[in-house]
Amino acid sequence: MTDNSGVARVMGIDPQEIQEWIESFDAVLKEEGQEAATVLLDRLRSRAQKLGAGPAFTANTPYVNTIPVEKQGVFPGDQEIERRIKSLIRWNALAMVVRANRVDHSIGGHISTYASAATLFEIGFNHFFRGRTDEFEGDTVYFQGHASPGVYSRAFLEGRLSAKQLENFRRELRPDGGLSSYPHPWLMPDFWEYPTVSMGLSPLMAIYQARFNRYLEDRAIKPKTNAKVWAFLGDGETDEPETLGAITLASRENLDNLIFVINCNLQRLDGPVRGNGKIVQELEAAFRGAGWNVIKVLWGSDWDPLFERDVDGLLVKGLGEMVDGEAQKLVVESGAYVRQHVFGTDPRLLKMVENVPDEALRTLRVGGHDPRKVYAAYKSAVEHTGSPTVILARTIKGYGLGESGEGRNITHQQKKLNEEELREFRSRFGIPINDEQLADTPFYRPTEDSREIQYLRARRQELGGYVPTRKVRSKPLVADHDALFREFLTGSDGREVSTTMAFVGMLRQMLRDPEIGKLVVPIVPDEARTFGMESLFRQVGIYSSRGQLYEPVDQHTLLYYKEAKDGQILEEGITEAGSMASFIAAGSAYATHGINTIPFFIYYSMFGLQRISDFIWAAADMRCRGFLLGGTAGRTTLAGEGLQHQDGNSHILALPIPTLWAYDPAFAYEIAVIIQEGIRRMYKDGESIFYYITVMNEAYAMPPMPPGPEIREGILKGMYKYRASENKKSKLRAQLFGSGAILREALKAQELLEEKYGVAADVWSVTSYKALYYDGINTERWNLLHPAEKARVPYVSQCLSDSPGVLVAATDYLKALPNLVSKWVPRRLAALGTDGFGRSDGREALRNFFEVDSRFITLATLHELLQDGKIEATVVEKAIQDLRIDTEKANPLLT
Ligand SMILES: Cc1ncc(C[n+]2csc(CCOP(=O)(O)OP(=O)(O)O)c2C)c(N)n1
Ligand SMILES: [Mg+2]
Repeated sequence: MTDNSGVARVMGIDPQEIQEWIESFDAVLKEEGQEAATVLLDRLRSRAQKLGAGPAFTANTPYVNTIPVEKQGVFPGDQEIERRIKSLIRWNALAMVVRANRVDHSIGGHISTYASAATLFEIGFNHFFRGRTDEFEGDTVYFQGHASPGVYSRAFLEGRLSAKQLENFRRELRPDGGLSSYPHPWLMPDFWEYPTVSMGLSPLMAIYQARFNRYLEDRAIKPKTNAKVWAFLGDGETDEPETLGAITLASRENLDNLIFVINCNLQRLDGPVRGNGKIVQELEAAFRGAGWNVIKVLWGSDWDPLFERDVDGLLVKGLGEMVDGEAQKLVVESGAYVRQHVFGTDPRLLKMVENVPDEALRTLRVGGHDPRKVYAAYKSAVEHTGSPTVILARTIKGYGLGESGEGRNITHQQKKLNEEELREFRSRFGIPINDEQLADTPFYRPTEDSREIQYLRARRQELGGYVPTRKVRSKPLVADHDALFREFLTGSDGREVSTTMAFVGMLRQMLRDPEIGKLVVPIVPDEARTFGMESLFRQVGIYSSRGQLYEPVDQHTLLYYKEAKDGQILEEGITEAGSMASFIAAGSAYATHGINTIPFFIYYSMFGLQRISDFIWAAADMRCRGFLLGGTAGRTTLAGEGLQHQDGNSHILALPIPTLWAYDPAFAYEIAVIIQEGIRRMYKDGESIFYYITVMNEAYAMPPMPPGPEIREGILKGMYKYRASENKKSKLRAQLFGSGAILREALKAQELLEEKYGVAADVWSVTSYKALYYDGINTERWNLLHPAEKARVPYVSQCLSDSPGVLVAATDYLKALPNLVSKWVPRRLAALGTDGFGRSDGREALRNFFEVDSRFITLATLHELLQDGKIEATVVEKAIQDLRIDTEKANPLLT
């Protein structure tokens, strides 16, 4: 605190002496400059530390603007015209929401978030955000999702969106189109680039995007530029663990291409963010502690003269001690209240404002609404080097909504204004709409030759075009890559390998390929050794912006831990969320950078869709491409690890994501076919899809791919007959479905059934129930809508049309997975799966516990034959004995 008088009195130090110290410091600052003054302070601090009198740690600076008035510089824009433009944007944003809710009051929308963010956005649009051009990659901007009406409203002034589109805000299903509620690239692929509305995702994505930009530069895949990544967040949003979860990465990596702007309106949805505390100070401490450059923009220019007069630091002290709940109250109260509560604590303060009228006190602006202050902060941020910057800008939620919303706890959900409130807003922002028109709340766009439109267009032209604009810039790949995958189609010659090892072999091949080699981005969250990928450390190196500043302990070994500035592997440490953010940056680089990077993110499968599904959902929204590999997958295939690790869920959790193709392959050739096809579809045909492939750590001999074109097609479509029974005469028939490692249990059951019970069973490898399910529902839908035409037949039904016998499916995932297709199979389907909590034990014990081993597949088959009246119950009972099945065993679902 700047007020030392209290301290001085308590400690018995002569205030005169303090004054002399301050004057000496001032003299150094004036005569020797800022650097010298800092050195002096550092030396004094060290000295004090040494003598045991070090100052108490504080991560905070006083509650004032970080940039002093003297350092503010000049504002280069035309402030008046920019205010006019901003006012029009405010109006149209408000009109959008108000109009939409008149038509349908359930439609929602947000006015107050943009009302608080308008100046923060507009300074960016008029002076900082650079568009993507052929010459320059442009800046990346994550807009606060709930402020979308403001971004649409600006695009309307820019002439990029029509009044009709604004009219249909949040009514995307209107025949003439509409605008999505929030930033969704899936829905507006030429406009939005980054989905931000699930809070906390965009800050994390922004950090990893900024780091990925550096990765591309360090690997010479794109030129070095000074492009920036901007992320606009809410202060309430910082409570999401993802928001602050990776801020140390940003400083560790010196990401001075990253700027966070936190809109500190002190409110979230229900009420104050920190009623009893100070969110700005809390965030300042967190970011400073993490090594960020923190710029606070708390007070507007109106406050400058007051601080100038605050020689004793009383005002700063008072503001620093005021909790946010009270600060919010000042917004809704009168000037007299402000006088009493801000200045009434000390006669010296009251004197300071004795000539300031109440009205002026009431309207004292906070920093985030003052273009000059915001401009100075942004300029300082873009010029800052060595670390990322966060701008903490004090704003007012619902700014301009007057008594109906400004600073009120209800403001977040406000979407209606009465005529009086509209009139006030209109007058406050000088919108040229007369009283009669107000009831209609029309949109307003000045004519093309107006100063406003001319200015706005000129600014954007100067900055390289409109933001946001999403444009796919990459060129399709050319080669078909047959040679890369050929060796995996011929089997492992009896050598026992896991599908994970097979995948790593493919990855190694891809990394060597002249076309895609450099585009492959392997991503691991500290599990490379788990997946046997350590050989890649040496082959392509681990990316480190600093290279390797130490000699690794294992340097003498062949596979040492090699970090390199041009390393290719993103070894993210233990953060699936961060790794996914890297996947998103790499998987969307085809649009962001025009570069077809192909991410392969391999992780412990339980910690993927189960843990970070919202990021995967956002990746789909962003039209990301690439491969997610769920390693150590399968509830009974991952032995030993137990309840938290064994994944029997992820294929169910993959279901809702429309663009995610999910596969559970058993053999190396299946994976080869899937990956090759994936690369073709995504990077040659440009489909906006991505892949989820589970791979296991159970080693077995990989068979060669059976001959015939239908195999390849079947693998991709979701199922194919892997091994038919040779016994064509038996009356007892069955079709067994297996997937992943459980396919081998089905194969063992096939033998058991044949040898012991005379049942001839065919075995199918079901590589993707999701693919079968999507095909089924799509076919059904087509039939529903085309009753007079020849009905189409789902692929799974086609496969089984000539396949006699009972149907039994076994999976390492929930029984719901095979049951997804049960309605399209010709007869009843018995499903075996792994519902319940996992256990730590060996595979054999686990498969018995979950009732998915060859014995249970055999039993289920016999049971189905019994149901069909093909065999006697005694046969089944005998089988239970022979197979040593404990009929009183624990139910895995309930124990
Ligand atoms: C993950 C997630 N949880 C909840 C919400 C719902 N939600 C939307 S806005 C909001 C409050 C936002 O407050 P803040 O971040 O301070 O933004 P402001 O509108 O105040 O600028 C909430 C809870 C959401 N969008 N995402
Ligand atoms: Mg807020």
